[in-house]
Amino acid sequence: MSLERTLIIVKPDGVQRGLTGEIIKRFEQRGLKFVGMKLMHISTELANKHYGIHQGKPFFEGLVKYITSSPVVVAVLEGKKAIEVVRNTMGSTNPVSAPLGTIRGDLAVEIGRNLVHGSDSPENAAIEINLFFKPEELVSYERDTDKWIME
Ligand code: DAT
Ligand code: MG
Repeated sequence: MSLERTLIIVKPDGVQRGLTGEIIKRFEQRGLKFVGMKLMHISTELANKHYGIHQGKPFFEGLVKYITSSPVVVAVLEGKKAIEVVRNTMGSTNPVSAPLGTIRGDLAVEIGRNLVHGSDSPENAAIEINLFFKPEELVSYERDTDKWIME
């Protein structure tokens, strides 16, 4: 089974609340491998591209304002079924109905402050990784623990 790569963002509320380590830890402990990571302030232009699919929806302006309001930590994660594993680790979009044990279910209460982004399909993962990272910013490497995480 081939490996997938996906983009995650610890959103401004995650960084401001000091939850970056907690959120990163959950993906790391799940067994996913970090192949890129950086702190950045998302520009309005980049936010419009990243959330382009939501343009025209009533929450779009607030969403762009929120994601550009303060720095974020963006990362690329690699693993088998990484996209689905990340989405399940995050929990559903609205934290109110996200199961306990997920990042949003444990740490958030509102859809507009849901702490974390994760790509929702292989196609969008490729687009989003390309939006946020240059190829040379991604690092391929072997982990000795991989054989204890994946068959
Ligand atoms: P997700 O972040 O789970 O992939 P999404 O891609 O549908 O969810 O939406 C992107 C973000 O937009 C989401 O994290 C929070 C916000 N959002 C989505 N639907 C919303 C709604 N109905 N009201 C307010 N904010 C919403
Ligand atoms: Mg989404």
